[in-house]
Amino acid sequence: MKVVVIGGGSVGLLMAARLRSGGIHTMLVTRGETQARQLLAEGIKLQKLDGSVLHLTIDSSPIQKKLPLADIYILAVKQPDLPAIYPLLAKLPTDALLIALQNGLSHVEPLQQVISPDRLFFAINSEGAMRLAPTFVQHTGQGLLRIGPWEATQTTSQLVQNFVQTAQTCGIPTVFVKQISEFAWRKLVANSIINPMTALFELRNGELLHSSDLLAMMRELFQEAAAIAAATGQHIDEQVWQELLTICRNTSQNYSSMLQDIRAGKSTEIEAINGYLVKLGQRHGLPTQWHRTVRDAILLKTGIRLLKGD
Ligand code: KPL
Repeated sequence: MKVVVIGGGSVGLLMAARLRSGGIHTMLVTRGETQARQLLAEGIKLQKLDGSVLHLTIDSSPIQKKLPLADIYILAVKQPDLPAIYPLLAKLPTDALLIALQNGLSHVEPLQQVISPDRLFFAINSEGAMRLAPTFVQHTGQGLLRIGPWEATQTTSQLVQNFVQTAQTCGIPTVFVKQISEFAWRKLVANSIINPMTALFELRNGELLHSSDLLAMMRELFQEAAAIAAATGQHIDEQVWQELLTICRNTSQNYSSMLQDIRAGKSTEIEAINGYLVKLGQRHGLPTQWHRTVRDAILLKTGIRLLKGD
């Protein structure tokens, strides 16, 4: 099995390093040339949960007009970088599979337009990772990788089942789920609350739980998101709210990806997360003021940072 991981951020580096450590033929395709050159020259370093560091060789190249040949493509770039990649994905080998690993949901429809449903899978990841350098990733928290088609289908791809087993043998806790949409929605709701709130108030995930005012705002965001989800046939109930509080507790020391993006001067995934909910709510004639407000506040905050150049 040959795997191409697209994206050299924390998630892409972690996936590539762990597959490589299991002896899988893995190539890492990066957005920039410098990172690919560094990976080829220096290899990839993975700091495991026990603190030990693995040093592995890895094949790497920058994104070009055509992606290298593979059986499985793991799409691990952030939402703002996806539009440039869709045309390349339309040209993948017709027997290859794509597994998309994004936060938010705005990529689902564009991917469905370029890849047939039997070859398109989505993954919801709760493993923690931090990119320490372009060739060095730290595994920061044990989680689970759920992989499945958007909707349940009659036939299941043998190749995706093989990949799930391969990932498990590489030490990646992975399960196949018949239909990922329910898990993707639960993750979307959590990200639509934890990410902008931590980013706006510059807090660690766990600190959100220390203020009743913040919790009240989070509850408003939750209820608005649950109503929008219901309009699309998704059931977001009290259990999801409890899960969200558990995520804050379990990742209490972490800075959310959105806060990290803002601090690094990068574009955030706000449009794919809260922006997506706003568009969907408007389409169904539902109130969207809470998600609109946090979306606009994050856009304002990133705009101000850009203007100030920090
Ligand atoms: O997925 C996350 C993110 O930061 O994007 C959460 C769940 C909020 C953990 O930090």
